Amino acid sequence: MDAVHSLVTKPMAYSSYAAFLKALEEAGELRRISEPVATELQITELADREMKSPGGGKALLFEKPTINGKVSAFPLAINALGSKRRMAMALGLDSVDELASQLEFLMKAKPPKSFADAMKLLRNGIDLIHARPRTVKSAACQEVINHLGEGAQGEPFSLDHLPILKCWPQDGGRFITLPTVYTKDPDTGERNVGMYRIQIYDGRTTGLHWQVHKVAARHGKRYYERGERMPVAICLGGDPAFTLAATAPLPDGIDEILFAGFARKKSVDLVKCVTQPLEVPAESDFVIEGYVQPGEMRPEGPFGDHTGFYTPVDDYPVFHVTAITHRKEAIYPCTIVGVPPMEDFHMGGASVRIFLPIFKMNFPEIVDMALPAEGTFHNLVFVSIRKQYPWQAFKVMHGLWGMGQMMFAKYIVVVDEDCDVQNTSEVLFRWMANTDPQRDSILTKNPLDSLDHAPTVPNMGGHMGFDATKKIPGEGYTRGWPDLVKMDPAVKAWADGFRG
Ligand SMILES: Cc1cc2nc3c(=O)[nH]c(=O)nc-3n(C[C@H](O)[C@H](O)[C@H](O)COP(=O)(O)O)c2cc1C
Ligand SMILES: [Mn+2]
Repeated sequence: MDAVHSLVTKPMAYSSYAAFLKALEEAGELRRISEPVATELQITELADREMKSPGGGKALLFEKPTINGKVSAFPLAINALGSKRRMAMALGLDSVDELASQLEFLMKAKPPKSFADAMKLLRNGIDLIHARPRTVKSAACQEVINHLGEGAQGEPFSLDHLPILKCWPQDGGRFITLPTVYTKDPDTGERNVGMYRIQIYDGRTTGLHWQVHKVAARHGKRYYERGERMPVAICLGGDPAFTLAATAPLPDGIDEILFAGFARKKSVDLVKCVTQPLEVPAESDFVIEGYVQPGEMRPEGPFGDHTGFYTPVDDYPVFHVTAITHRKEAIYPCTIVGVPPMEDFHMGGASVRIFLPIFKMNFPEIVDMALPAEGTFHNLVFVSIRKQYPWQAFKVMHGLWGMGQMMFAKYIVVVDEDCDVQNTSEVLFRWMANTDPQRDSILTKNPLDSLDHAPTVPNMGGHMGFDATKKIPGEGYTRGWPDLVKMDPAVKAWADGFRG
């Protein structure tokens, strides 16, 4: 069984961030920079140029990032997930579509009733055994343990020793930009892992930018209501599958660690934190342990954000560090956000590909979906559908606005299935040509992304949908919709072979 298993599901987990970077280097996807470069603005400028080069450029490994002029003990990696190929490599795949089809297969499958059924699942790359994490006693992420709590003894190690970027000139300070934040629901004990940026206030105090709609914010509210301290762990590095899982729009209550184990086809080893009642991936590069005293808030920001604008200062919870543990040879992973396209476009793009089958299960008419870079995720969503009945495009819009983080979609444009939503220019053509703005648009109210600076009041605002599909008689359109201008297939075939 084991031999068969390893043949059919090719586990491709990375045992550390260094192992992932090594794979990238062997594939020609990584550039090393051995000159010292400042964590204050300079790394951002080099990384921004790389991210904006064709296809997302290469991953960069800064061997000597400097902190206030001093070389850090830890190298820094950036843009490691910033292309379609590297995103797939992070999951050990040739294309993230492979994971999407496994999820699709899994959702359609019935629980295996026999060995043959189980084998069929395995042959299709479905391995549920490895979704379950394992608990281990010793962990690479705890090779070095630094206690930072009140009255801690020993080396005065702190966040000041990590090569944390000050990304943009008007940023309110340094920010950890690729953290995975572990919290627990105090009522049910359910784990959540989310990516929420961390502003450094001093060596042992930070902000925690979980926005009001996010799961950790819900957990925090419950600790506040119960009057209890909230344990939090911030992990960096390890298998990049953890990073993807933390950013993925999984429903509240679905454990990101189960998803990571399923995606990478290897159980995640979890270890107990040394100062907090939480478990974290043993393979992490760094673990920053601490707590939030519910109710304690502090101004966070400004921060040059993924909207392409600075998000203003706002109050967010304060995190107190009790310990920092790390690998001896730890690598500090990070990213920058700003005017698109940036690395996060590829991370978001992978999430959309992977979760498309889930959207399709809820809305079988959906053919494809895209969040173009210009829309910085939530601002603009293109959906193609196979239309069957009147006003179906509006039904799809309402459905998406009611589904998880799709609630933030500011503009939704629905086109027919023969329009390639991955091609923005093709969608613009259909949208402009096929719509009567008055008849085909809908304005509604919904929650908005906290980062959106356009609404007068944060977190809520108008949303607009456009039905750019061909109108049918049932919708009152009786003029006879014209055909798209297209050449005869036989003539196209002839032209393909023409060598005149
Ligand atoms: C690079 C990057 C940075 C992010 N920063 C934040 C952030 O600071 N605050 C936040 O609420 N969401 C942020 N997100 C989005 C969340 O990680 C995402 O919504 C995730 O699904 C939340 O998980 P949750 O549903 O478990 O709360 C970021 C995403 C990426 C890719
Ligand atoms: Mn979650």
